Amino acid sequence: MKTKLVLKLVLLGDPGVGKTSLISQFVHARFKHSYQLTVGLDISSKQVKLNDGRTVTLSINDIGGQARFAAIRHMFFKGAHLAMFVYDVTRADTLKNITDPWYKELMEFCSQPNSTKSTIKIALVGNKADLEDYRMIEEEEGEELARQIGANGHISASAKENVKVDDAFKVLAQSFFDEVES
Ligand code: G3D
Ligand code: MG
Repeated sequence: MKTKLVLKLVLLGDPGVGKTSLISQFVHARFKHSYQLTVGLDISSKQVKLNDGRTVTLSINDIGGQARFAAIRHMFFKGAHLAMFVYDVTRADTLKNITDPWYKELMEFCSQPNSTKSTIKIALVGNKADLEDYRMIEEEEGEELARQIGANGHISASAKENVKVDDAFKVLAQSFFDEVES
């Protein structure tokens, strides 16, 4: 019997950075132009192929405008194996907010008993790279922050033009196995 591997992935970052758009592009190969506020918790899933040919299913959790409710965030983080932090390369504050509140909150949650701190893997994604003329955050700043938060990768992506979207999810999924099996 083949076992099915499922990893829980959570996306974190300010409203409007493109979390829902990245998921939509990755899961449905679609970019919606009308802004839709994510309500509650939206979960979708997709299989990704690892370097060794095995497949793993990602259960992708998108928290919406309700991020301000502590009880919902608790539910959201619980059991997560992977965290994708997303900022918008055209808005400097969205990078600053990765450290506090997003990263800080994930770490606070992870330091609770029975959490998955030992296994959680992180990637940092700078989205909206297509808006080159409006870029406010240089690649190096993203890379520096990625190091600070112990991310396994920093990816400059565009959900709109489908640049590096698959890569971002795959790098993150792969990092989980690289660590576990090495
Ligand atoms: P969120 O889920 O993080 O809140 P959304 O963000 O995915 O809802 O995206 C917020 C806005 O950013 C949307 O625009 C969306 O179209 C836009 N967006 C998302 N990704 C990209 C990208 O890669 N490039 C560009 N140029 N725009 C992007 P609106 O206009 O609907 O507010
Ligand atoms: Mg959203």
